[in-house]
Amino acid sequence: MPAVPSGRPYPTVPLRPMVVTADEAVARGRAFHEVMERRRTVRDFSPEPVPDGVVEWAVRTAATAPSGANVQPWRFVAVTDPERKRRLREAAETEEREFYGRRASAEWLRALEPLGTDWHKPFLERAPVVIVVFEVHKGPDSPRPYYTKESVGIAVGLLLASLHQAGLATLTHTPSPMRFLNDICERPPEERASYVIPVGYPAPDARVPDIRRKELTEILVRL
Ligand code: IYR
Repeated sequence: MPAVPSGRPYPTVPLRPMVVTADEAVARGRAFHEVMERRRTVRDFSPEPVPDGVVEWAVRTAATAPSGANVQPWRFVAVTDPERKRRLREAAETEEREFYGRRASAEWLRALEPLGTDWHKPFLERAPVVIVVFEVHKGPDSPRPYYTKESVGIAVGLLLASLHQAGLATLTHTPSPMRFLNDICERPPEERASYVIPVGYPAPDARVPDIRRKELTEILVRL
């Protein structure tokens, strides 16, 4: 077995590599991009329920993300109970009213104008599922995590991709501060909410902001 600095052995298993030819690799990259480029942040949801199992598969996929020291410092709370969603909306709107009315700088509010957001968060009740994502910090039953934000951020990216390719719409919502979510989601203090993600089918008449993504030449530097 390979040696590590402490001298303790660590077990290994054979890799199960994805075997893809060079031609196929480009075709797959393009095909995946065609799926992913249609993902939009959606604020108008249909109340139609999400098929059983979709959220579970998405969470399993999220949990394949790499994480610092493989601590897997994430917890996903799927809220479907209408009364709990109502409480979540009420508490989030209280924070958002403060944000839009007082806390946000003029510069920040100007940056949000093209998105048309305000303190109203009806989607927190209307979407059939709201996934609250928590970072799990050191606690009685949890080890110290490393690169926590990075790890959970990657996991959320995979979660959004899984839900999108299953035909569901999502909204990456970030109420601030988020402490109220521990109470509503019945989570201990070592868990800290970092995303609130309404999930569901888009409303039939859903519209989204007319915004563009940067061109490859603006974001890719080749050296
Ligand atoms: N959390 C607020 C404000 C907000 C902030 C950013 I940065 C956005 O991209 C969108 C909204 C809200 O959810 O309305």
